[in-house]
Amino acid sequence: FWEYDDAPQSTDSVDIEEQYNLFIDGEFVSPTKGRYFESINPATEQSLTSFAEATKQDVDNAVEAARKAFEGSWSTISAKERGKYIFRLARLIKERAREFAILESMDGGKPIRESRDVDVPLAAAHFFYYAGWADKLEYAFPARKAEPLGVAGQIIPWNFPLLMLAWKIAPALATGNTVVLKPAESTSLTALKFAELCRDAGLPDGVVNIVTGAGQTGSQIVNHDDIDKIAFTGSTKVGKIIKKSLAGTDTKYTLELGGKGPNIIFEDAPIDQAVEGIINAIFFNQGHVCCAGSRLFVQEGIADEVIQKLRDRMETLIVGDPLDKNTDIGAINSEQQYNKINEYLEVGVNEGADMYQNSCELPEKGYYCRPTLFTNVSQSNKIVQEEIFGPVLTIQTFRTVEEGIEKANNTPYGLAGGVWTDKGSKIFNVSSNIRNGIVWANTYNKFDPTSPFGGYKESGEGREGGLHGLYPYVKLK
Ligand code: TXE
Repeated sequence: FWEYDDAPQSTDSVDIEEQYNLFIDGEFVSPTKGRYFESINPATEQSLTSFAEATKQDVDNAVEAARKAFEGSWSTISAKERGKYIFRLARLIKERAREFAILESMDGGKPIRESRDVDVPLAAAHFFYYAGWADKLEYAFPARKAEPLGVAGQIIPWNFPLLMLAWKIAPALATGNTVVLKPAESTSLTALKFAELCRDAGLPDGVVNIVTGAGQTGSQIVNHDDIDKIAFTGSTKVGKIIKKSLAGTDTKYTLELGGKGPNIIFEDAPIDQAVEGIINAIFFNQGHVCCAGSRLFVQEGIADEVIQKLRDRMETLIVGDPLDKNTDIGAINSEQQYNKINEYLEVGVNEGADMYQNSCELPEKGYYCRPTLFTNVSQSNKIVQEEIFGPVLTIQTFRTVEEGIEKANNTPYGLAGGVWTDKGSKIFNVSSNIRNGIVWANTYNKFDPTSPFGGYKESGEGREGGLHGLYPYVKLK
């Protein structure tokens, strides 16, 4: 999207305050009960900063500000003006990309190369893309008037903090809604930096409000009776709670939940390219990716070769300091997630699977996991069925196309998957029979703001991104 001369390795250019307040009605305000919680840098286990713990009153204030803005200044400006504000936000992210990349890596543990080349540019790209839609909604919804819903409550996870914010805020603003967004408790820093950009862009007060806090704050947003739409990305467990809470209400919702992505490789695939793709599919962002290709299905005849090549490639991966531009796998986002992954490794071994890990040295401090591969697994194993959300790949074999498809579909999830083959017909056959919202062919983890994203089955409801990402934010007249 754009390039730097150099990876932003130095932290000199970033300024992290000791504590951060809530962003409500265009102002940074202290939480009403004055409580803050610590945010840990997962690469060092040291405290990075603290975030305000929003109370019910703070959530009420944020929703009130969003409502006031929706009915006031935001509804009176033209669509073209609205688009200009969103373009301005996009440009400001681009201008401050270096700072955002460093903060994202320090707060969440992801390698600086990923923050620099993926998270931040893609976040800006989403704002650029949706800015363009603001004054063209009549083309998105021909012969209908697309009216905004009102106040959108948005709750995001910790794996792509700024990018998830962009996925949520950009389409909401483009369609004329106002927003109350809650970032995840372990990664709220870039959302608060983004709040500064809202001020710099001159966005009218109350159009974007950021409240920090844990699940309880999220729940207060979900159950608030003056919110018109909930957009949630997070665990399937919480997604189900939200769905239940909203049943029988008028609140619209979209849910983007967990996954257990199948990556299917056929004997006629370009094997070296596929091995790179498999590595990227599972180890990108420490495997903290809802669409990660965490289950590999290899056609029997090439299984030994692929496994050997994977092991060789895994051996070259560098696990360590997220701010080092040579790092491939950074720190696990939190102690809680680190423990969860390690528990799954134990479960895998106890289930009788064979575990292979690369032999690299891990830093003494920080939450680090070696990239891991499990063979000798079966469909019913927990490590095959449940989302681990870490750098852990299971490998199974198959003989026929039908068997590959059947195994791939055999989970409660249906978010994303990949197929690797030289035959176009096989790509179409597999992609139409896989019960997933996204299927990549001979590539993986390709994201673009023009493409809708979302899941089947327990992976969620609704689509975000592209033209379809506008639908959940409008009523058609
Ligand atoms: O998720 P939660 P957690 C999966 C992944 C991970 C597991 C647990 O497998 O290991 O979930 O992660 C807010 N009402 N994914 O516990 O709790 C919470 O504060 C409203 C996959 O961190 O779902 C945060 O902002 N909100 C996923 C957000 O929900 C609530 C990304 C996500 O946290 C809430 C993250 C409640 N009752 C985890 N409880 C993906 N799809 O990419 C919590 N929250």
